[in-house]
Amino acid sequence: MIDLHYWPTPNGHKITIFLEEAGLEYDIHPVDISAGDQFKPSFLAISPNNRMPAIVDHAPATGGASLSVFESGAILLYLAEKTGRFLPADPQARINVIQWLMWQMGGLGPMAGQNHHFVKYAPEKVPYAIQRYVNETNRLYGVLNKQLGGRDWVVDDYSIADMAIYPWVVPHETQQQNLDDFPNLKRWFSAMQSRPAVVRAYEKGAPWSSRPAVTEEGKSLLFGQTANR
Ligand SMILES: N[C@@H](CCC(=O)N[C@@H](CS)C(=O)NCC(=O)O)C(=O)O
Repeated sequence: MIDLHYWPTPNGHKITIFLEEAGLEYDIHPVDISAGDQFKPSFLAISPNNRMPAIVDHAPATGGASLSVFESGAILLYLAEKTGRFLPADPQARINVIQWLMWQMGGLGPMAGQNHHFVKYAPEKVPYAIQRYVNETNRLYGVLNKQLGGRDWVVDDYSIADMAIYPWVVPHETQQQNLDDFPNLKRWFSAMQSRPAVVRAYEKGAPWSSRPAVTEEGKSLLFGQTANR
């Protein structure tokens, strides 16, 4: 059994997509990031960066004691290795998937995250910041659109790269992106959207998705963090 510490945000959805695709048993432990659950000592013990998602695997493949993993990219790699699924064994194909996973973790996620921040959450509209992150998101969509030319999935077979990227394209309207400008990406997006496991993954988040991921009260807690919190 896997405990998933989760909130229905793009990084959270990545993991429910994997768990649903692989048919693994899991329990969701909600981490309400607007209410400060990410600062509870029990959560920090498994996720010292006070960010969700994180997992605790009570039956690791190593056969040892329970183990925990934080960072969504690391969790996807861990689960892919545990199950032998969605990450090819062939070294060339494997590194191709890993490089697109890293592209999401180091590029699309952080840039689209800043896009959401300045477009949606920042108390002042800062035109330079909005333009910077809307443009960068647009550039990254262009890179992905090119990669998807003549391919069904980001790297040939469906993989953890698709699972990592898709939740960050779901809010494309908030990000001020038009999928009609990216025909390959649009085709892939619609194929992802209609996968039964993806539908189930988003349904899993439904009990909490009706609330805003970031409430008014949560904003200062989320956006004013320093080393001293
Ligand atoms: N690089 C991390 C980012 C995780 C992340 O930013 N999680 C956000 C929600 S999407 C969070 O937990 N925020 C809580 C906070 O800012 O205190 C990952 O991919 O797991």
